[in-house]
Amino acid sequence: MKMKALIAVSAGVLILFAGCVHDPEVTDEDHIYQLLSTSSLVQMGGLEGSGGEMDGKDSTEVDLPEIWWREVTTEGSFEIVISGDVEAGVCTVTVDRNLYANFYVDVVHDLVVNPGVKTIECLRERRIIVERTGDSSSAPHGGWTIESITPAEFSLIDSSEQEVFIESMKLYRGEEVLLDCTSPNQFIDIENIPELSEGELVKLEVTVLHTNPLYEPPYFVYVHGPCPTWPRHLMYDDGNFGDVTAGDGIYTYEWYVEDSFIYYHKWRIAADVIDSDTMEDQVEEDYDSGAWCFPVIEV
Ligand SMILES: [Ca+2]
Ligand SMILES: [Ca+2]
Ligand SMILES: [Ca+2]
Repeated sequence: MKMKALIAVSAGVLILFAGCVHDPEVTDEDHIYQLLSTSSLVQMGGLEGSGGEMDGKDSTEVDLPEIWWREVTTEGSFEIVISGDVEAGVCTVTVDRNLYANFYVDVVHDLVVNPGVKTIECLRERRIIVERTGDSSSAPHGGWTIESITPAEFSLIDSSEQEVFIESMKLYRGEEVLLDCTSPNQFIDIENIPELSEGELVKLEVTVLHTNPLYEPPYFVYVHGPCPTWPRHLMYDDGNFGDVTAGDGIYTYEWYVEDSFIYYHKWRIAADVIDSDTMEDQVEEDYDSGAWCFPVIEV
């Protein structure tokens, strides 16, 4: 009797062991997670590049800081939510990844880097349409591929604190429109992701919203990208740097593409608006910013 029980237990252990050795079944959800979490097109970055802007914006209520930058402290886990029926072979995936960072801002113009620090608690979100285009048994990622993506939208985790938003971004190469995005939910086909080469003349136009402006100017608008010398530059609505009409709410920066992404492997272009309330002091915990970020392909 006792021996019989022992044999039964051993058999059970053997079966379990055999189950582990044999490939566990990989689901479509697993394939999609793998595809997205390893794709450079889906990565959302931290907007931590430095800038070289020191000019303009004098004779206004809020001056540009002497220097400012972001530093990522930790990233939340890579979370996906799949909507639609994976059995049908096409679905929309929402990718969420929190970003925890520090915002260093130095408003004391004394030629000494002596910033205060503000806390960044940000949500980055992007939607992606994935489709099963290959053989599910032999193709990478079970045949799943990325078809189109929205911008990565950066917003505050505490949405009640957010008063500044990007409303549109439009990228040109010469007269050619490479990207025209008017909503964070707008999908761009993967084949239409802009391809840029060093030396090309490009221009970004951005519009923004402030729901409760307190200062003049109410915000500062920046581009992050393969820009001259620094990966971040101030955008202008004063007729300079390719800005067609001064004061029309369209902020512009025009530049020759340059690989200034010293710390990054992949190029991207982001529009970034920062509340002047955040920029006018270096002691208050009042970080407020919104951004959209697109990958661009270096060719
Ligand atoms: Ca200083
Ligand atoms: Ca303008
Ligand atoms: Ca403030």
